[in-house]
Amino acid sequence: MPPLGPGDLKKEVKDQVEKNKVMIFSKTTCPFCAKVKDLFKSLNQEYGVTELDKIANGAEIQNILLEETGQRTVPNVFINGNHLGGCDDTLKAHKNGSLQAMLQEATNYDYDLIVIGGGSGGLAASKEAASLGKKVAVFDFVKPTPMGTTWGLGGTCVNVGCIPKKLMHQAAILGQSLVDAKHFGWEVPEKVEHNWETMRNAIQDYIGSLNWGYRVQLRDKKVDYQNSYAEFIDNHTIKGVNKKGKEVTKTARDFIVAVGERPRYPDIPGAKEYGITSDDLFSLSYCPGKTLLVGASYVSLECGGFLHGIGLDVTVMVRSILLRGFDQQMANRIGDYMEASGINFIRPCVPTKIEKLEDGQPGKYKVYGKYSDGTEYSDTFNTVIFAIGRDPVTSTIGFDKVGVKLNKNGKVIADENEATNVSNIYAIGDILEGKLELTPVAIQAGKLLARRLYNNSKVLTDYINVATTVFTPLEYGSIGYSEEAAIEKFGEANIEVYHTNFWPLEWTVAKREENVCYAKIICHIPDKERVVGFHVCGPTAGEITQGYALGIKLGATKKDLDDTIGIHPTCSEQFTTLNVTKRSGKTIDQGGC
Ligand code: FAD
Ligand code: NA7
Repeated sequence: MPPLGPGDLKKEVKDQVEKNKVMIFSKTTCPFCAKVKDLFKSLNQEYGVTELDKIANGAEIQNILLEETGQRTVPNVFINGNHLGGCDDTLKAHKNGSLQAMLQEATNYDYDLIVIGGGSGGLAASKEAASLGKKVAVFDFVKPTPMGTTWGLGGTCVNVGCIPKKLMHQAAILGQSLVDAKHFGWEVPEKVEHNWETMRNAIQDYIGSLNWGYRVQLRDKKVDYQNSYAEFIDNHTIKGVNKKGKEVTKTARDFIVAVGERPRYPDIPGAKEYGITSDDLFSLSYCPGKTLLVGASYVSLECGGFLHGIGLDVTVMVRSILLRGFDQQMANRIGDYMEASGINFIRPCVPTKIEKLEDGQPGKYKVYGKYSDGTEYSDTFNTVIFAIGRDPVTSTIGFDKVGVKLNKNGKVIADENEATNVSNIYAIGDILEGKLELTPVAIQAGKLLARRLYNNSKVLTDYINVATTVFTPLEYGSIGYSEEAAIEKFGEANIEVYHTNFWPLEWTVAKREENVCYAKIICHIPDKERVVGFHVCGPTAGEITQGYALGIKLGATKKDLDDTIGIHPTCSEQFTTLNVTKRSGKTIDQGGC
């Protein structure tokens, strides 16, 4: 065994217990330890062993074992990740046959790994584990929405998240491009109409091809795909139920749970009967018409943005602030831009009731609400979309039977290894407490966890400085701290904010708005003005932000950005020439390139 570092000693002990079917913590001088080892040799059973008298931190390991098992003495024996006890316990288990049963059980699992959830995280983890030679199954099942929508393999991102959302955003961008095109000489007819069904069908066809592609990938990697809803029976056994109600029971040594989240509905009359969510919107068979979006975070603003972009009458009902958790200056810029473009914002207001006025596709609904000062609100809409948050799907998967610890919101509490409190059960993706809910985060976590479990890797997912983009009509890319969070963390005097408005060259001839696009970095002064926050509002913000994410991961400072020669004419080059500090109060308006 390699020397154990002090910081990760606990993890090392846990890893050894998990990786070895039989694990013995022993001392070379201990006759009882020799007896136990002889017993396993006589059973032809391989075992892992750590001789605590031969390593510097043996005593610390004994303390950890005491803490975890209540036993400090050696030998300390574990079978299949479970604590068995010392010499007497092992001999007794051998005598009554339970030891042999335990050893037998370990060899009889159906799979090395069962992954519950075939979304971003689950697919990544299962494919990686299979590539490493493990026998793997994925259980993925989509419970229909209240209006009956369901979808194929691939999880939220592919079916009802990133992919259809970005493609509908693109439909809106193309609409804007038609307007811009006239200024560049294209003779576009005055009246250009958008066809919802054409867009919807094209996007759904593409999603269908992705669903199929995932099935093929799983088959090629020999991952067993089960289209069944899985639930734990014990910590090595799950029950799967398919849509016909047929049950299967399967066992595995390890489990990775990546069951994601589903949209929340408010507890008001008519919500589930007449409202829909993003789970229904992207495959809606008819154009939603005049639409109300309830909620003000990115799902709501993105959907509101593209629905308005394809020509619909859109209202967003905001309970308090826009984009909670994001930089508020950027959030308000996005809101102002959307409002100026004709999207109606009702705030601060919450819905209280929905009534059906007319059936139809779409129908007609009356929505009642209440402003924070008590004033009543009401209006009629063809479609009401709730985007008021998403709940982890952790209450219906038998976690109570195996004792996996959840927080009060149902999120899984796991350590930096994505390990839950149950030694062979791991969790990744949106269900994890305190982690960013993003597809690339779930994928990275799945891939790296599989490598740690099955390839002796020690590389952990780095959840810090993850870049992200909100695909609102004015796109917003961000990395690291918001200005508010940076002030709270480092103190106002210790941060310098450099910023500028900018006017993308493509917008000049098109006569689009000046000074709505904006770039800002937040630098930590005592640390050589290291960039701790990066924010941009403007076209292709996602593409810009992804590039700078590498620089920020590598610790870029303001000087590094200044030393970088820009690409002209681009929006991205703004970050190489930032020279106005927010503190100075100087103007940042721009008139050209
Ligand atoms: P999911 O992808 O949700 O997969 C979980 C799977 O498990 C689902 O198929 C579910 O049906 C299945 N399941 C649940 N319970 C069981 C069970 N008991 N048995 C079997 N199967 C089960 N992220 C980005 O990075 N960029 C974006 O632009 C972006 N846009 C988004 C837009 C919207 C509208 C939404 C809702 C999300 C968006 N996200 C985006 C977030 C992204 O989709 C999630 O972070 C990501 O899908 C999480 O992956 P996951 O593996 O944790 O879960
Ligand atoms: P979020 O990020 O949880 O935001 C929820 C939004 O809805 C937020 O603006 C809330 O306002 C608002 N909200 C919450 N409850 C209500 C009620 N009852 N009435 C009106 N408004 C309400 O949810 P999203 O759906 O946008 O996204 C969740 C995840 O999905 C995200 O992390 C991605 O992974 C995809 P508040 O600010 O609390 O006043």
